[in-house]
Order: sequence, then structure tokens, then C-alpha cells
Amino acid sequence: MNITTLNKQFDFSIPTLIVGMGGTGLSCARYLKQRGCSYAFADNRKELLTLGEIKDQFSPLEVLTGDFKFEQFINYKQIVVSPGISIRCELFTSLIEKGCFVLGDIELFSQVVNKPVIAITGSNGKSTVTTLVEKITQECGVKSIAGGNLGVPALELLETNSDLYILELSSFQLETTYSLKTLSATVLNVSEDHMDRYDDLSDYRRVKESIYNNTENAVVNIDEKITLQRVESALAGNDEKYTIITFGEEPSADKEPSADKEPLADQEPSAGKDKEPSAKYYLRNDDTLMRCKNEIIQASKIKLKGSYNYINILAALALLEPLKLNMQKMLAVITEYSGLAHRCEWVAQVNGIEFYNDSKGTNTGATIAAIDGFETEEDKQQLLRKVILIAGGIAKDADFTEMGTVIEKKIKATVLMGVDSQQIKSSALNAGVENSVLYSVDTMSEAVSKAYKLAITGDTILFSPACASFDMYQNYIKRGEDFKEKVLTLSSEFKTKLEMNSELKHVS
Ligand code: UMA
Ligand code: ADP
Repeated sequence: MNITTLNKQFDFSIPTLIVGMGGTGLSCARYLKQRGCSYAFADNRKELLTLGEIKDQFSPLEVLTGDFKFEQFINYKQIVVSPGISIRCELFTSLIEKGCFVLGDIELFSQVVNKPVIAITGSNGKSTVTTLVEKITQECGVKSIAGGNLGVPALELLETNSDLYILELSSFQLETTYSLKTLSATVLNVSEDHMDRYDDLSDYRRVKESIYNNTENAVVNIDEKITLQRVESALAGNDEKYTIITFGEEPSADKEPSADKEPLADQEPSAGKDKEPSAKYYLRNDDTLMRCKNEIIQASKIKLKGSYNYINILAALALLEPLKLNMQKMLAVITEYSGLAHRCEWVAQVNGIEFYNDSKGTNTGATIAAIDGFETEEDKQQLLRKVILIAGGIAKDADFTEMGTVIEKKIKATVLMGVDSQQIKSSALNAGVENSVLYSVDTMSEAVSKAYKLAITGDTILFSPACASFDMYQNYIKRGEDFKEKVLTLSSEFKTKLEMNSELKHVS
């Protein structure tokens, strides 16, 4: 499963160059400083407002600003690169060729951690699953902590002296990770994202699959056939010692046939010859969460909604299988968990119209899943369209063809904003959407009021951009907060109007 094989030990006695002075870079500096190690920084960002502060706090050997230069970097034999900086370029290729150890913070973490690690990657659902695994383990009395791409850099987690580390890992982080050993690991799903940084989907998938290197339990989505096959053949073909645990939807007769061999719901998935049969978690067709032949819980009893979220829950349970935790305690968390902010988060009801904030829907896979989640059986049967979509932002070289088709089938009207909104519009038009139900706006305020004008009682307004936020906002959180603020303003204006009307009636 390896994408990059490297067997180098981090050397605490030589100076390290830390590339990128964001959350990751500073966490590395802090970690090295505590161990009395020397390091320098490099950052090619135009404005470094906090440079003076950082120099005072960290006393680096030097700070290399401006364009990255080989002649400067080569003075360091150990280079820790932040995930936002790709190492797939001439500079880093040359440095590696010259013998430099180029690594990320997760590799450094991997070399020093001495407690079990659960690792989670995937195009969508990482934060939801990572947080759920953390909550369940804590409720079950395990001293656990989650971080990584989720927000708190991995090295900072070590300060908590926990007994279990749960890491959300991006493909960017996996590119510079070589020796992470995990108790269990998963690629939740793979759909197009960050295509501006990868050759194609297959390249991106390969990077994600490297999370299975050195895992004891490979937790695999049965609907990700390519990945499942690779994990199975890696197990059957050589000495890699891991168990396969699967999760996913129960295969149904009306699903598109696949060229790959598909494990049936009432069979155990194939595993290496010497292996114990692995467990299998799946969502039965009647919306019951299952472990092998045993019912875990009915989806209707769970606060989190949408079949993709039930699959997320199954993935969390599958990752926790090796810990053999108390099922009743786990269920108490699962039923109450209502998800994270900015992920299909309910905001308000105004005049019978529901508003949802899905600002973290930053790729088409996430937005399509969110749209699907709002479609009821009745909507499907009666071909009702009750969702008005607000989308757009930075496309990251995504292909919006499938999203165009989903808009055509399921969306009542679409309000678009952001630099690449034209790409979504073109895909929707190509899919047969009428121009008259596609609207372009410049601001969030306009987007919310336009969507509201288009909606009637019983409709849902879903803000799920399918794009990154950096054209208009600092990050997806700021974008989601702006959406919520505009909706809440609308809501209070509506309430004031209602109150005034009722007062007027009272007076007259
Ligand atoms: N920088 C340069 N040159 C560049 C790019 C960046 O010098 O070409 C510098 C910038 O000054 C920046 C610094 O590098 O301040 C570090 O930037 P970074 O982009 O690596 O960000 P960090 O602050 O270190 O945050 C990273 C993750 N960011 C990215 O992968 C882009 C955070 O994930 C993560 O939470 C954090 O480490 C802790 O582990 C964020 C993210 O957007 C949430 N992730 C992407 C995603 O989820 O899709 C992958
Ligand atoms: P990530 O950390 O991978 O970005 P999150 O848990 O933050 O994932 O969810 C991001 C968005 O992806 C949410 O807005 C939600 O709509 C969507 N999503 C969550 N889980 C899944 C899934 N399993 N499949 C597809 N989309 C998902």
C-alpha cells in the first residue's frame, strides 16, 4: 500500500528547517524547543504579520522569507514541511535526492508516540468520525484525545499524555508520513477534492490508501471497491499483518452492478488465509445499523441524520472494534451525537422555511451527500423539489458534471456566488437545468435574501458550497458564521414584522 517508503530516523541533535509558520510549523518548533533542539523557519507568504513575535518566542537560528531557495534549504539535512506546502516540486525532489530527510509533523509524531493511534482519512466525514471516536472512547473511560487535520496539531496532543490518540489526517499530511503505526485506520471514502494538487483521482486515492501501511486493523468501506481490493490483495499476497474490518451500505439488488467482486451482506469479507474472520459493519436496507448478523441500533433512534452519517457511525464503530468497548456506553454517545457546526447544521426556521449551514461542504461529494440527505422518500416518489441550494467559491479544479446532474434532478433553484461559480452554472446548464432557476449574486447577504424570496413554506435552504472559501473568507468557519449571521438577521426581521402586524391588529 506504500506510496513512499522511507526508513529514516529523526535526529534531534542536528538543526531542522521548519517550512511554513502556521499551526503545524509552530507546533513543531514548540516541540523541538522543549527538547533543546535547534531549528530555523522558512515561509514564503507575502505578509508575515507575526514575524517579530515568533522570533521572540521561538529564537530560531534564522527565518528564511521570500521565495524558497535550494541554496538556503540544502544547509539543513532535516526539513519538516507543513501540509499546505506540496513537496511534489523540483525544490523538494532535489533536496531529497541530495539526502535531506523531508518529513511532515505526523512523521515526527509517529516516531515519538508510544501509545496506540487510530487514524482517519477520506474525502468527507473525517471530522465527524474523528470526533465521534473521541467522544465514544472518552465516555467509555479511555483517556483519549483527537487532533491532526481536525485542528490541534498532532505534536501538541502529546502534551496531554493520553492513552489513545485519534488522528484526522489529510492527504497532504499523508504525503509526508512514512512510518505511522496504527491500531486501526480507515479511508472513509474517496471523491474528487484537491485536484489542483494531484494528477488525478487515482493519484489522490493512492496517497490516502497509504494510511493502511503499518496498521493492525484496516477498516475499509465496502463501497470503495478499488481500495477494498488493494487492501485484500496486500493482505493475501505478503506478510502484512492486519485484519480487515469492513463498513458500508448493505449491497442491494437495485444498486449498479460492479465489475469487482463484492462481499455479500451475510458473508464475511475475504481476508488472508491465516486471519480470524474480520467483523463487518453495515447499514441494512431497513435502516438498521448492523455488526455481522447482530442489530446494533435503528437509524431512527439516532440524532444525526442522512445515510452517509449512519455510515460514518459504522466506520467509527469499526475503528473501535479492537478496543472491545461496552456497547451500551457507545450507543449512549451515538444516539445523542448531533454532529459538528458547519456540517448540515440547522440554523433557523423563518416563515416555515428551514435554513441549514453546510459550509464545510467544500467539495462536490460532500454537497451531493448533503442534498441526498434532505430528500425524503415522498420527495423521491412524487418528484418534489424542496431544496434551494446556495453554492460556489474556489473550485480547486473540481469536475462539477455529477453535481450538475444532481442539481437537475433534485434542486428547486440554485443561488451561486464566488470566483468559480460559473463552472457550477455551466455544469448545471449542461445537465439540462433551466437558466431561469440559476441565480448569480456577489455577497452572502444577497444569496440569503435571494434564496428566501424563492422559497415557500416547507422548503429548505441549504448552504453547501462544494468549494473552498478562500476567495471571500479566511476559512469555512468564517463563511459558515457569515451565513448564519445573515439568516439570523432575516429571522429577527421576520419576527419583528410579525410582532408589528399583531400589534397593529390589536390596536385596530
Ligand atoms: N505557506 C507558505 N507557502 C505556501 C503555503 C503556505 O509559506 O505555499 C505557509 C503559510 O505562511 C502558512 C504556513 O505555511 O501560514 C502553514 O500553512 P498550512 O497551510 O500548512 O497550515 P497550518 O496552519 O499548518 O494548518 C495545517 C492544516 N492546513 C492545511 O493542510 C492547508 C490544517 O488543516 C490543520 O488543521 C493543521 O495543519 C493542524 O494539523 C486545515 C485544512 O484546510 C483545516 N486542511 C485541508 C482540508 O481539510 O481540506 C487539507
Ligand atoms: P471532513 O473532515 O472530511 O471535511 P466533515 O465531517 O467535516 O468531513 O464533513 C464535511 C462535509 O462532508 C459535511 O458538510 C457533510 O455534508 C459531508 N459529509 C460528511 N460525511 C460524509 C460522507 N461519509 N460522505 C459524503 N459526505 C459526507
